[in-house]
Order: sequence, then structure tokens, then C-alpha cells
Amino acid sequence: LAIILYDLVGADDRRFSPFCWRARMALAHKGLDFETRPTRFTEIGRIADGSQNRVPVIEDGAQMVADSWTIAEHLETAYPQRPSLFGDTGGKHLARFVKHWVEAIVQPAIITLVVKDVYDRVLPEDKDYFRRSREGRFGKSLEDVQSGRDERRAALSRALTPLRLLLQEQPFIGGEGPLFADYITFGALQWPRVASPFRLVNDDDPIAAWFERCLDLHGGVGRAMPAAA
Ligand SMILES: N[C@@H](CCC(=O)N[C@@H](CS)C(=O)NCC(=O)O)C(=O)O
Repeated sequence: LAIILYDLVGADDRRFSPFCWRARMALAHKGLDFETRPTRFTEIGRIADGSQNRVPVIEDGAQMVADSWTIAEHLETAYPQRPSLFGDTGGKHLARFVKHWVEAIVQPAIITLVVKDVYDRVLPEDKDYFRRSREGRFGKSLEDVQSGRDERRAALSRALTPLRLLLQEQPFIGGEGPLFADYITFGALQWPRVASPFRLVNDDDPIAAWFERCLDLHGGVGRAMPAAA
């Protein structure tokens, strides 16, 4: 029985959620059979028993699991014979650092560069909700949040310095091969790739080369999602 992944969907079937990409890459890494259920922002409350307010959520047989980190832990525990997402116990703790770094530093920097572009690509039914909730969070219009992004792009590049230095020394955050820490970071960059034409990383940046490698992983599951034009 295939695992079901409730996956955020925008216009033209775009799947841009950074957190859902973590889960999708984790499922692909484990080589598990899964299908995605495209879910709009304003449909999340209708998943299964109605107790969810965020995606990703997966249904693995009778088990419903929410939250990308909890999903990775679940997959690691339920499918120990499949390739590991953490490498070892220490690897899991280090992945937690990467999660906090990406959520506290990287994603907040990215959202201010692309939030209006994301809005332009959410489904019509979600537009009011998206604008209201995000403008409430920022205390200004989406247009004002995103404006001046050319000048703010360099700050993101500086924030990514530790990742850039690491990727000059090894092909993946996990070392020779990818681990969940790679997927956490990949999700943060796949989100603007799918939802915005704005280029965040220069082509000659080692991070760009790593991102291309990630797009090709597991049969190219990441690359199969078209980039925004
Ligand atoms: N801690 C959660 C965060 C998930 C999350 O924030 N998902 C966003 C989509 S990227 C969401 O569902 N947002 C619903 C909303 O904004 O109403 C995880 O790691 O899965």
C-alpha cells in the first residue's frame, strides 16, 4: 500500500512547500512507494480527521504522521532496513542543528525575497488567506516585503557561507551521499525555484552545483517539478 503524502499545491500543480519537499525527498531516499495528494492552504483542515493545520502530513497504513521532522523520524524507525536518513545517532542530532539553522536564518531570509512571487502562484481560492495571513505576520503588504530584494540578495548569500564552505569540501551535507540534512536545506531552495523566477544563488556558487545534484537524486524527483519562469 502506497504511503500518502499531503502536499501543498499552487497554481499549475506547483508543489513549492519547503517542508513538503523534505518529506518527499525523505520518502524517495527510503525508496518507498508513495503518492502525493495535492492540498491547498485552505484545504489542510479537511485532511483525514480534521486535526491538521499544516502540511506535510503522511498516511502510512493506519498511521497518520504530521510535521516533516516527525515524518523523517517515523520513516527511520518504521523502515530501518532502508537507507538511513540520519547516518547514525550523532547524525540525527546534527540534522537538528541544520533544521534550526534553515528555519531560523535561511527560510526567513528567502521569504522576504519571494513572498509576492509565491502569492502570484498560489491557487485563486487561497489568495485571500495567503495575503491576509502573511501580511499579518509581516505587518506590511506583500509588495512592500519583497521590494528592494536586489539589494537584500547579498545578505542571503552571506548567511549561506557555512554551507558554501562545507560544499567546497564534500559533495553533500551528509558527506559522500545525501542525508535528511541535505533535504532540509534543499527544500529551502526548491521552494523559490518552483515559486519564483528570482535567482537566489549564482551559477558559479558551490551551493548551485550541490542543488543541481540534489535535483537529480532518486530519479530526479526534484527536477521533475518545473522551475518558475
Ligand atoms: N513544523 C512543520 C511546518 C510545516 C509548515 O509550516 N507548513 C506550511 C507550508 S510550507 C503550512 O502548512 N502552512 C499552512 C498555513 O500557512 O496555513 C514541519 O516541519 O512540517
